[in-house]
Amino acid sequence: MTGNITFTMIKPDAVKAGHIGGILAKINEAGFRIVAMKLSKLSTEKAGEFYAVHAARPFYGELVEFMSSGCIVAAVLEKDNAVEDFRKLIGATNPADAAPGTIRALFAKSIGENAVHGSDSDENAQIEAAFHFAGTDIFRG
Ligand code: 3AN
Repeated sequence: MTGNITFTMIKPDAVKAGHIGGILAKINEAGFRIVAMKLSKLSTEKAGEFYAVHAARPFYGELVEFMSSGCIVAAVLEKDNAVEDFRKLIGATNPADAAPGTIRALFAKSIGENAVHGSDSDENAQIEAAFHFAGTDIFRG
């Protein structure tokens, strides 16, 4: 094993806008290794389960509807300090606040449709990777 992992999704807004290639290029340039990846579509049930931690937030319904509205690209990324470094690479939740050059500054439309997901802790990275991928579909090291 080399480094930690984080989990990401390229969200429906970015997939629809044709940004899969641009976002993967930024991920590769920043030194992350893609160790699992698939194009997928979340059912409303699956999206609701994935974002269950936000169930009490006012935007939960909108978030679940958006995340199940089109295809996503799910991926597991490996790098030293993966979670923190990836959060830096994607930028602030609201693209209006995201630092120049970050993925959200470059590709996101709004706070809700913000192009990419990134895990917020090592523990959640493991949980989220396991939510989308069987262990045999993750190729680490
Ligand atoms: P992040 O994705 O930066 O970790 P979280 O965990 O606060 O941000 O929010 C999870 C997701 O919920 C965001 N990626 C975004 O799609 C959505 N979201 C967050 N805040 C809002 C909001 N105020 N209005 C609509 N959607 C939101």
